Amino acid sequence: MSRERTFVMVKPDAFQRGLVGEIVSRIEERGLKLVGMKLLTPSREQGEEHYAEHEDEPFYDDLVGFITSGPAVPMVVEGENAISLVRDMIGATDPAEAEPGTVRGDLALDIGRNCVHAADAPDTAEREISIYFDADEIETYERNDEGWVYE
Ligand code: IDP
Repeated sequence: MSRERTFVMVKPDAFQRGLVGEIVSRIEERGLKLVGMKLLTPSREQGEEHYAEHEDEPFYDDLVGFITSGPAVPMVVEGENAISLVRDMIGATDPAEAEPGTVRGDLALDIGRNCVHAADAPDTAEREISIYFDADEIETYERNDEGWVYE
């Protein structure tokens, strides 16, 4: 058993398309626990830090421009193997290759408008959480169905 914390963000495209509830529902219904959540337009500094690993890519400027273009919903999500679980739930980076049943496979068509971000490893999860959340903005609580979600 490995309870993990991951970083997930509903990107501005999904926000504008009214898909916040749909994406958050999938996370909640899976049994994962929301411990942090905000509605904000990422600053230039947050966008650049978020995608720092892509700094040398030709799509970097467009990517930062897009992620800072309007409201988004960053979240901190906890659960058993939450990092790889949420990555599987969101699907391949390019929606054209994402499996049906995944967020991107069901809701997106274009790699530059793929609805959702999720951290891909423990170190990136912690780093990305710290870009959008202070430690005291993350809740500690027990979800009252935990005994029914986990044996
Ligand atoms: P991920 O979001 O699945 O972790 P990354 O490779 O980390 O994928 O890329 C970050 C984001 O950059 C992607 O979600 C996508 O929106 C965008 N991106 C990645 N590759 C391309 C590309 O080749 N063209 C345009 N945008 C891209």
